[in-house]
Amino acid sequence: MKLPGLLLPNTNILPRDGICSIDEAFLSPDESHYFFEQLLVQTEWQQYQIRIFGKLLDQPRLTAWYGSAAYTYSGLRFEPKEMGESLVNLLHKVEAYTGKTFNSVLLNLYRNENDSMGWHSDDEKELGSNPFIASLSLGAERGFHLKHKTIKQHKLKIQLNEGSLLCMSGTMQHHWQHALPKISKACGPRINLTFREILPN
Ligand SMILES: O=C(O)CCC(=O)C(=O)O
Repeated sequence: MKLPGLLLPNTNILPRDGICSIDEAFLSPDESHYFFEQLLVQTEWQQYQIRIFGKLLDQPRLTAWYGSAAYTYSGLRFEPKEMGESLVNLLHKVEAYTGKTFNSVLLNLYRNENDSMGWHSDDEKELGSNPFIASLSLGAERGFHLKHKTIKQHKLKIQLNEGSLLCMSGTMQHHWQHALPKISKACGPRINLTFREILPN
């Protein structure tokens, strides 16, 4: 199912098994441009590698982790790192909007149309059983895909424009996977920030 352009904030777009909502205008265009430019230069971007069929390959994106807790994700361990002013500003905005608290943020930089994120659920044990994850998009618009793990006809695709905030919660991570595939049409860089609460172990 492809969703129409305008979605009401806080409407659940999933037909079952979890909650996913999107506010397409969480940040204004001016705010989005400002934070995009700041984060592009201030973030300590890392090129991580993953092992696929025994071969070490560059991940198709750059990544950074900030916050007070360590995190293991996609087999990579991220150590705690203090958030700078822009990240703290965004954290406060996202916390005020969602009414949730977050102690960490994962940033991904998709440099162009060839960068991507494969199918996965955000189901690491440090996130707890039913995590609330807030995902902010800056820069180029990209397609975000969702599929139910067992009911094949439940598939969705939404466009994540700059300044949009996608929130995933409830049992979603048990039942759904999400991905950001590469695309054939040329596009500029995009930064995605996922605010997460890492629980003590
Ligand atoms: O870039 C995106 O919108 C997706 C990011 C994502 O799936 C993740 O950080 O787990």
